[in-house]
Amino acid sequence: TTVIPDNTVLCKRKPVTGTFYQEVIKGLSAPQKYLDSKYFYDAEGDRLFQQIMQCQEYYLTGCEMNILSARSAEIAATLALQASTFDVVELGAGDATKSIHLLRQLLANGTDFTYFPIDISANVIRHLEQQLPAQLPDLRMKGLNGEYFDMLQQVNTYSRKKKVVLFMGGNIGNFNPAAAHNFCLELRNYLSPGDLLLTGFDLKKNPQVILRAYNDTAGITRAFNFNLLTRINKELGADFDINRFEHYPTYDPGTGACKSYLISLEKQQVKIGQDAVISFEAFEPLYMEISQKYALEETNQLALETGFQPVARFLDDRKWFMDALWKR
Ligand code: AVJ
Repeated sequence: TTVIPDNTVLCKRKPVTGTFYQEVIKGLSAPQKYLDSKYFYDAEGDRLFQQIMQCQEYYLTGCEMNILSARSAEIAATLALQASTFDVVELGAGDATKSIHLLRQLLANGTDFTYFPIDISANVIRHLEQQLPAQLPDLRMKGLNGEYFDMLQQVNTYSRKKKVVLFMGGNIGNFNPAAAHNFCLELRNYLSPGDLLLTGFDLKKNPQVILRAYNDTAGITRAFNFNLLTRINKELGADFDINRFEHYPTYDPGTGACKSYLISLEKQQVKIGQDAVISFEAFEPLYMEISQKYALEETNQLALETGFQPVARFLDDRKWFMDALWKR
């Protein structure tokens, strides 16, 4: 990651040369245009994602809520069996409405731990630090705003205990299989032998159910995708006209790849800040996001090929979603 000096005093205009700018330009200059879905989550993106989680069609949250609310005692007992003492780190903590069940259970069991929620959204961390102490007065916590691995490194400066890393909500789905493999390999490097990882996988199921979840009739997922263009307009001084794009969600039941695109409806040019112009052909796709779906066996393979041992799995009643417990 590049460190951008704070030059707000020297520069009147907001500098549009940060990492966000560089990654947007890189993606829009690639032969197959793409944007990184981690940038969906500005304040408006957070709000829209909250709405997605309320959608009838978006089953993932309900499934994982089902797992965490019904089986936290079992999960906590399994953690205690695997590690005598630990701290809890959550990657992409969001509003923690799922993990709160586990945190509450750990507190009820008298487990002595600190909770380190990590999130790319400053908004989310601010909100958590305000809300969680009210709900769990006994919780020791320290929120960390930034990229997963940078913040995991930071946790090491606060904690010498074994780690239980939570990576829930199917966030791993936002990587394609190769990237998920690399992510797990890299994550392993930030962990010590005996550390645990509780990670959520959305499982392969009826393809119609999956596609509907990313194509809700209220159009919230569409708005969620368009919001990244609006964010680029606002933060990088671009001039995307969202009326000239169409949201196109897809699911391939063979590979398990659920991908969303914004399709340019006409040949057009988009200005990004002062210096960049991006040309779109008519019907050229802009790849926005993948939400990869897994078969159970594929998750075991992923664990083993990246140096983890699968130790337990927790599924919802319909077996649509799994929180897998892996040990480094
Ligand atoms: C937050 C990555 C789990 O991929 O299901 C929801 C994000 N995108 N609808 C997912 C998302 C469109 C979500 N995750």
